[in-house]
Amino acid sequence: MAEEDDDLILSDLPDDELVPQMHDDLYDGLKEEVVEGVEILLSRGWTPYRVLTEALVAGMTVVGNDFRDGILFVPEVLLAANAMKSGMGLLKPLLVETGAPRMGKMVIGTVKGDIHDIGKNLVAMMMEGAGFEVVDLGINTAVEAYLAALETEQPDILGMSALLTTTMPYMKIVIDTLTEKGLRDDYIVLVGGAPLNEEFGRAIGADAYCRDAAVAVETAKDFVARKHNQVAAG
Ligand code: B1M
Repeated sequence: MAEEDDDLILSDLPDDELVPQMHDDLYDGLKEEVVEGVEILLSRGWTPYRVLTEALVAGMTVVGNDFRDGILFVPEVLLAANAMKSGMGLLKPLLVETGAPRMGKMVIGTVKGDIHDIGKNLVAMMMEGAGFEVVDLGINTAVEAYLAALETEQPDILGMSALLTTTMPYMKIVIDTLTEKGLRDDYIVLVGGAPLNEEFGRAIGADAYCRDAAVAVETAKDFVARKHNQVAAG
C-alpha cells in the first residue's frame, strides 16, 4: 500500500480520482500531499470555495465519523486537522482577496474549555472573503476576553464556536453576561458548531445559529443590512 502510494503522481489523476485521493491523504494526515492536491485543483480552475468544501471539508467529515465510531483516535485526528489547516492556509488568501466592499466587523472565538478551531477558522476566512473585518480571539475564550475584545474592537457581530456538548452551554454564560451589563443589544450574536442547532441558538438568546460557514456569511450580511436600515430609518 505504502509502495503504491509512493508511486502515485497526484497531478496525473483526473479530478474524480484526485478528490477521493485527497480525502484519503487528509485521513492519513499527509500534509504535503493535501497541499499538493489543493494546488492541482486550483491550477485546474477550481474555485477556492469548491476546493475547500469538496476536497477538504468533505474529507474531514470522514475523519469525524471514524473518530466518533472509535476507528480513529486523537493523535490521528490531530494529524488530519493539521493537514486540513495547511490546505486551508493556501486557500485563505484567495478566499479573502475578493475585493469585496467592507461589510462590517466580527469578533469570533471558540468558547472556554474548547480547543476545536477548524470550523471557526473557516468561518473567519469566509467572512473575510465576504468583506468583513474579522478579529479572531482563538480557542478557549473566556467571557472576560470576549468582553474586552467587544469593548476595544466595537464590532457589529460577536461570533462564538463550540464543538463539544460540554462547552456549548458556555455560550449562554457569555450572552447572559452581556445582558447583565446592558450590552446585549449592541451586538449581533451568531453561534455555530457541530453539536448546536437552531433551537439551542434560540434558547440561549443568540440572534442566529449558523449551520456552516456559508450560512454564517449570509446570516451576517442579512443582520448587518437590517441593522444599517434601522439606523437609517432613525
Ligand atoms: Co474533537 N470532538 N475532541 N478533536 N473533534 C469532536 C467535536 C467529536 C464530535 C468527535 C466525535 O466523537 N465524533 C467529539 C465531541 C462529542 C461531544 O461533545 N458530544 C470530540 C471530542 C470528544 C474531543 C475530545 C474530548 C477527545 C478527547 O480528548 N478524548 C477532545 C476535546 C478537546 C477540547 O476541546 N477540550 C477533542 C480533541 C480534538 C482534536 C484536538 C484532536 C481535534 C481538533 C483540532 C483543531 O480543531 N485544531 C479534533 C477534531 C478535529 C474533531 C472532529 C473530528 C472534527 C472537527 C472539525 O474540525 N470539523 C470532530 C468530529 C465532528 O465534528 N464530526 C470532533 C470540520 C469543521 C469544518 O467543521 O467544526 O463543525 P465544524 O465547523 C463548521 C460548522 O459547525 C460551522 O461552520 C463550520 C464550517 O462549515 N461553525 C460555525 C463552527 N463554528 C462556527 C461558529 C460560527 C458559525 C458557524 O459563528 C458565527
